[in-house]
Parts: sequence; C-alpha cells; structure tokens
Amino acid sequence: DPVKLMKQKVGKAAADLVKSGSIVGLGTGSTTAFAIQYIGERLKSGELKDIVGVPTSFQAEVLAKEYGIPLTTLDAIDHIDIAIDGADEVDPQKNLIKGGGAAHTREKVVDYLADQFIVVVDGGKLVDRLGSVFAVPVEVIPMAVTPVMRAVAKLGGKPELRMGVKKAGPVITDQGNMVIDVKFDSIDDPVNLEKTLNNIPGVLENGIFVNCADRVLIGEVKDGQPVVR
Ligand code: DER
Repeated sequence: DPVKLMKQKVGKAAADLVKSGSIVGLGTGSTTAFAIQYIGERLKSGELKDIVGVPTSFQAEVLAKEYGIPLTTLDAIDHIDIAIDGADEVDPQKNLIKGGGAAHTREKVVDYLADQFIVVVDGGKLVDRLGSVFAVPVEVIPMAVTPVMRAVAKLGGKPELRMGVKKAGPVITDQGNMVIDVKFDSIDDPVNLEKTLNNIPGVLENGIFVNCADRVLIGEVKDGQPVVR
C-alpha cells in the first residue's frame, strides 16, 4: 500500500531527527504513529538512548508503551527538545489545521512548547490557503455546544458536531469534551481566526496552529516509490 509506505518513510525520517537524551513530544495520528514506532526501534537497537516522551493523547500513550518509550509529564520537565506530530492541512507559511484525531488541545500545548516542532504529512495535506479542504476542529465543553455553534455560524462558519464511529453519539475528547468541526470557505487571516475562536465562551481549543511548525516533512510517492522532502 503506497500510502502506508509513504507514512512509514516520513515517520522514520522524523524519528531519525531525534537525538539521544532528548525530551520528545509524541503527536497523534496515523503518520506520527510510525515515528513513534521507529523511535522505539532505535531505542531497542541501542542506537538511541535516554529518551523520554510527552504524549499528546491516549493514542500516543498507548503507542509509546507498546514501543517501549518511557513517558513523563509536563510537571516533571522544563522544556521539550523536539515534537513530532501530524496535520490535516499545511499552508505555504507552515500554518496548520490539526485535530482530525480530536487531539489538538494537548497537541497544541506540547507542539508550541517544543524547541523544534516537526510536522509529518503526506503530500495530499498541502494547501494554498487553510480551510480549503478541512474544517477547523473546535473543542467545546458539552454545556456550551449550542451557543458556540451559533457563534461560529455568525463568523461565516458551518458547524457540525463530530459524531463517533465506534461510539454511539458525539466524539468525547481525552479531556471529556465534544468537538465541533467548522467549515469556512477559506481562511484569509488564520492568526485572527485562531484568536477569535478561542475567545468564544465555552471553547477550549481550536485546531488552527499558526507560527508553530519549524519543519514540515512531506511524504510522497514518485514513480511508485515513497520519497520524503
Ligand atoms: O489530530 C491530529 O491533529 C493528527 O495529527 C491528524 O490530524 C493527522 O493524522 P494523520 O497523520 O492520521 O493524517
């Protein structure tokens, strides 16, 4: 499966950037999952030593335990050397839409803290303008879902409550909240929209990540072979 090969290759490229002794922000999603796997393999081979991870979700926590990456918390560290995480959209200024996995609240804390934030995506995530394809995920406390939906509609967004697939009813985040996906025609000023969304009472965090990513590793398939640029 060329897509899986591409994700594995870009995940491995990110894992290869991790230096021994680092504190690593462990992102969420299917692409970052390969980075976590390869960090674990580098630890097992002895090539990498003394790594501790800060997970951005229960998914990252489970994967870190599966691949033998010791975990820590933000109370126990004073910095994060490198964070590796996925994205749903990347624009030419390296601004992102994240939250496809409903994990953007903890991701934003960890990714912003990191000295170096590496984004791992397949080529299909690149857009000229944020919002062209993906809706903006917004984590909302359950009691405020209806007024927040009204407020984002007034901003020109089309809100939709995110429903579970293998869970009846709305998706519940790792913090116990709900997620509204807000589709905008296209986002001209992501810096401003990010602030406006987070200022709506009841909103915990939105999936717009501006001025945060340091490097974007892009996995693509060229002549049937997975390549990273
Ligand atoms: O939820 C997130 O922000 C994830 O990083 C996600 O959006 C990317 O997941 P993928 O690598 O499975 O596409």
